[in-house]
Amino acid sequence: MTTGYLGLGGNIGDPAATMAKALRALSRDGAIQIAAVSRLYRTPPWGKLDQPAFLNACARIETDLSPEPLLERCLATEHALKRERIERWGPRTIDIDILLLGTARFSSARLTLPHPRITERAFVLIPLAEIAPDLVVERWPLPVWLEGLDTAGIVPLDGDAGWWKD
Ligand code: A4P
Ligand code: MG
Repeated sequence: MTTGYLGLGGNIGDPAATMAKALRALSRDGAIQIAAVSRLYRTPPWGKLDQPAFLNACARIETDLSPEPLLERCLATEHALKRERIERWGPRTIDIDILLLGTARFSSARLTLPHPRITERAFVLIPLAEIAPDLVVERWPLPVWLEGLDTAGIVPLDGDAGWWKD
């Protein structure tokens, strides 16, 4: 089994409910085990600023799937939850990014691992650090990457890490 990390986010509809459904759906057929989930964080929009605040969370998974089949599961889950791709970095009901899969470096037309923008995004690094405090990405621990980033307005919601369970 390989340990991987997923980033989840959304900012339209009921993102908490949608992310919870996504995690439950991903774990349903047994190929992906959800080992830990961060709290939900409210995060100011990044990239395209004139859109509603996001909710973001990260999950640690255990899986035997290789990168492309794991991406298939993530995209199928997004699709099932009726995500509409409207514009890059724009509003979305659900986005599931594969942040890391073990130590794999992977690059194809459809998938890049590690996710190329992890280290630029506090909305990923803060929930990721909650479930993986000692993780090293691109040679540096997460707090080192966070030192250079704007973390203003990123706040955990009340509640515990079981928010996604039935
Ligand atoms: N793809 C390539 N690598 C990966 C990977 N490691 N994981 C491909 C997942 N997918 C990967 O995805 C487009 C395609 O990227 C996928 O079909 C897959 O083949 P997308 O999610 O539609 O990509 P995008 O939105 O154009 O770009 P990107 O950089 O993935 O954007 P994000 O991460 O989806 O950003 N602000 C806050 N606060 N919180 C957010 O969650 N999210 C976005 C969207 C913008 N601002 C945000 C947030
Ligand atoms: Mg994405």
